[in-house]
Amino acid sequence: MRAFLRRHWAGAPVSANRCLACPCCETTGEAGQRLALGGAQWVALNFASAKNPGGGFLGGAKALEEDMARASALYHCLLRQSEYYTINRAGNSMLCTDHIYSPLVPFFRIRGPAQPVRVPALLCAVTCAAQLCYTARVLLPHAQSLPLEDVMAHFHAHGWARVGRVVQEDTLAALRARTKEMMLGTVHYDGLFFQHDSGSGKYEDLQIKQGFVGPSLHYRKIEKLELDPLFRAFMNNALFERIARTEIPGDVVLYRAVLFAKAAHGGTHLPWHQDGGIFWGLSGQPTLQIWTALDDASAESGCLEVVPGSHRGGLVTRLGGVVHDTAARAANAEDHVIKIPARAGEVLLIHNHLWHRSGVNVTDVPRRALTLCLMDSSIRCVRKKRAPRVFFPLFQRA
Ligand SMILES: O=C(O)CCC(=O)C(=O)O
Repeated sequence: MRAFLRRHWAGAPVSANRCLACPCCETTGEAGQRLALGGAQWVALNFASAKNPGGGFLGGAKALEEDMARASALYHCLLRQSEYYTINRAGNSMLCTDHIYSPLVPFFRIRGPAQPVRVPALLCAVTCAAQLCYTARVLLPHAQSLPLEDVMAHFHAHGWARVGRVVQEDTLAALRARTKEMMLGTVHYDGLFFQHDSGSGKYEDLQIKQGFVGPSLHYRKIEKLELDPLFRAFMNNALFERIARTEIPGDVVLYRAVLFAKAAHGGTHLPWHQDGGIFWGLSGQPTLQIWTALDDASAESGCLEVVPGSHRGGLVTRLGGVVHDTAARAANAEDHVIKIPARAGEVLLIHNHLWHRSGVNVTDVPRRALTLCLMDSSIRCVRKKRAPRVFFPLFQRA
C-alpha cells in the first residue's frame, strides 16, 4: 500500500481545495482516480474534523474533507464510526491522536455532482483529526481554563463583555496574512462575500451587491469565512465552544463569520445598528456574537462603540439593522455611548440587540476584527425568495 497526501493547510497557497504549488494540481479524488488506474492500492489521507463526520460537508464547506465527502462514499463510512465522534465531542483534550481507517471507499465523482465517473476508483482512507491539533495552538494557554461566570454576567447586564486577550500571536499573524490574501484575490473561495469601502468613509455611499471588485486592501467586510480552513480552525476553538454552551442549549451553528476591516487611513463609518430582525430571515433571534480583534482596535483606528444595556430594549424596528437618527436622538445615545478599545488577540462578546457602531481609521495601520454570530441549530432560515440557507455546524452535542 502507498499513501499520498494533499497539502491544503495554513500557509499553503490554496484556492478552495486545489494546490497551486503542486505540479499536478489535483484534488485528492482526482489523484486517486488517476493512481487507481495503475492497479496499486492507494490510501488517501483525510485531514478531518474530529467532531463532525464530513466536516462542514452538509453546509457546503469546501476544504479537503468536504471535497472527499462530495466525491465518494466516505461520509457514509464515517457516519458508521459514531464512537470516534462521541469521544472527541465529549473530550476536554484539544489533542486527538486517534484515526479512522476506511478500506475500499468508492470514489464516484471527480469533483462536484456534475462530474460522475463511469468506473468508481476504490481508495482506502485514513481520517485524522487535523483541526484539533491546530486548535491546541490557536489560543494562549490560560484560555482553556478562563473563568466565564463574571464575563457572562457582564454580558447579560450590559450587552457586551470583555473575555480577555486569548489568541496566540502566530495565530493572529496567520489570520491577518490570510485576510490580505483574500483581499488581494490570491486565495479565493466560491461564495465568499466582499464589500468594498465607500471611498468617502460614508455608510450611505457604500455600493451594494458589487462583491469582489479586484485586489484592494480597502474591503470593509468579508463574509462566509467558514469557507477558509484557517479561519474555520480558529473559530472551532474550545474557549468559543465553552462560551457558546453557556448560552445555547442545543447544537451550535454559525449564522455568519465576518471580517470587519478598516484599512490604514481608511474605513467606512458603521452607524448605530442591531444585528437581527426580519432582515436576517430567521425563525428565531440569535443573541451571541464573539468578536476578536486581529489588530489593535483603538479609538483612533475605529474601535467598537456601544450603548451599554441597550440590548434590553429589544429591536428598535421589526426589520432590524440600522438604528435611525431619530431613535438614537430620542434615546440620547450620544450621552451614553462608550468606546471599547481592544488589543490584538482580545475577544469581546456583543449581544445582537446591543446598539453598536464604529468609525473610520485615522492611523497608519489596519484595524481588522472577526465577528462570529452563533445560534442554536433549531433556528431556521425562513427566507422565501431563495432556497433556505443551511448554517455551518460549529459545535455539536455528543
Ligand atoms: O467591528 C466592527 O466595526 C463592527 C462589528 C459589528 O458590527 C458586529 O460584530 O456585529
